[in-house]
Amino acid sequence: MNKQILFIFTLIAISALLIAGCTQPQQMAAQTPQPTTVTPGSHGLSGSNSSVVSLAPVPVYVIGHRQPDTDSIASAVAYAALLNRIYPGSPYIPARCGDLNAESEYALQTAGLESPVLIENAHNKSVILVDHNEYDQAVKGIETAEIKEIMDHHRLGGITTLNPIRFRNEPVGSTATIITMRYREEQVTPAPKIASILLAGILSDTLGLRMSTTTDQDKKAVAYLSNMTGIDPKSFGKTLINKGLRLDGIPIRELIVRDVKEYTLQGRNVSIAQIMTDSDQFPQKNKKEIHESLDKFQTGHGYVVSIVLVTDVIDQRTYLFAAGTPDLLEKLGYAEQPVLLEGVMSRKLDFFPSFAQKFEQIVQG
Ligand SMILES: [Mn+2]
Repeated sequence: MNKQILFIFTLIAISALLIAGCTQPQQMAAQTPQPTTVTPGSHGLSGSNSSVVSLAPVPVYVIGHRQPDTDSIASAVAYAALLNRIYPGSPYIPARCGDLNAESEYALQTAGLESPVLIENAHNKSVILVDHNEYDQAVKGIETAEIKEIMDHHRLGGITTLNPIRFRNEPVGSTATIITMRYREEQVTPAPKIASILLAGILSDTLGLRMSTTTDQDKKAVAYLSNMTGIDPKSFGKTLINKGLRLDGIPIRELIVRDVKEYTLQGRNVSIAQIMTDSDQFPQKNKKEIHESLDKFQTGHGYVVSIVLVTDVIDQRTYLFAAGTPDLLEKLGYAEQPVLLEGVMSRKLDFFPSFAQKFEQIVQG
């Protein structure tokens, strides 16, 4: 009697093992995660059944927005590094979906880091989005990508997912600040290279902690990172900003799209770019060329309105240029250009909310 029960139990156990062994690879291929299936990037307990079945690791690309800035690059590099340390064996790969600008190149070089890998299309790839959460600003093919996680410091931009995901959005000065907070929460000390690039990300996005977006969290993160690396944030910030401000030798048609961001408002596509400079010389001297290039860009891409904010970071004011139909420009109050916006420094905080409200009222009215 006892022998029979034991035999039946053994049979059941063997069948269970066989079934588990056969079905797991299929579950992977069909992308239907079961509670017991561990896939790289799922943030589950990795390796618990690796002795039974060996699964080919699926890379997860940690990627920032189009026309990447230093915050996007820094956040991708540093967050991938953190996840690779927390979840060993899961390949988190820092990525970008556009060319590096001069400032980011300098920041990577200073840190002694490689450039993130260029991803032109994320179709069917697994991704973690950093420094953005809008389809219009994301890598091509995002609609069919599997978004695993989002880390950001912008307005909520309407990305939806099928699975529940970690979505961390905080109104701080940079995404690099949030990544630094994640390191501290996980009690992981960033490697000196990573600390250096995080510092660059924060200092770049907050213009050396002077932007209106700067919070205590950003200051704390800068203190922590500069203390650890021995890098003086004042001089490092100044050098970074000057790299970003250097406008000589770059054609106007490139400058006006260098960090352009696209938004959908009431179903209409709008573009807003920003150029940082240290005086009113650039907007005054290049009025005509900015207008011509902006008109071409707006009509060529079919935007309802295209805006370039030329921000004088020393006098803390912005010169606005816009292209669109005369009727719309008139209603927006942009008939006479450039429009002087005193105190406007941050596109997302000082400009976008009031612009979007006005734009939506005009479209609805
Ligand atoms: Mn940012």
